[in-house]
Amino acid sequence: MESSILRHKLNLYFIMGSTNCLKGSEDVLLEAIKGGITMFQYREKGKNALTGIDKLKLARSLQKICALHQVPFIVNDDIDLAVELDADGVHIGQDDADAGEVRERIGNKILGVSAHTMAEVKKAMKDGADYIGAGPIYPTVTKEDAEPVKGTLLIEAVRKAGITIPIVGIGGITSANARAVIEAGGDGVSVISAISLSGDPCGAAEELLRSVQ
Ligand code: 3NM
Repeated sequence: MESSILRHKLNLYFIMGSTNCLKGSEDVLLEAIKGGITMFQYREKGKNALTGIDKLKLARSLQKICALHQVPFIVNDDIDLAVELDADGVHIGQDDADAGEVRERIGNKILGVSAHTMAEVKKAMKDGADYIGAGPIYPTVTKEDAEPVKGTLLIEAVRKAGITIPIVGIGGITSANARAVIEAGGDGVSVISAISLSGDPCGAAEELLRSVQ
């Protein structure tokens, strides 16, 4: 995907799996899409996470909803699932598969890589990442093994170094603090709980979108 289009798609990037939702994942995704999310990542992690056929079924169902609404569907970590579903892309962390190998496997699909330091950003770019997930920007309870909070420092440092790769901030982002990510040079925000745990995912997405546009 051309990087100016990807930059736009990263504007409001919603991530979730069944364990992040208070009601059915399909309903949450549909409401979030109605509220204006620009990209979606299926991330089935944590206690009681689905596996095997149940994970595959939910993934297919969410992918179908995304396709109907022209929202790119990205799979977290599970490269085999992404390939099987012919997803739009994959997102991996530093502890997941090697980014260079993933790039070879997925061809020109979207590849996102989580990075926490400048060195990790440069390595991800060398390995063929299309965008960087920088975090955690703020404290988060959603990811148990999150790194120390770094605010927008990494995003600022990357832009100061003249590096233009699309970046999305992640971790503890809400409509009240999202703007700082854009002001630091980020192209968008990734959120889980601000939408998935809201009683009104549509309204939560609308509010977030207003704060980053
Ligand atoms: N990755 P919430 S923080 C999945 O720092 C994830 O790389 C992070 O969830 C990182 O929006 C995080 O609920 C959790 O804080 C984001």
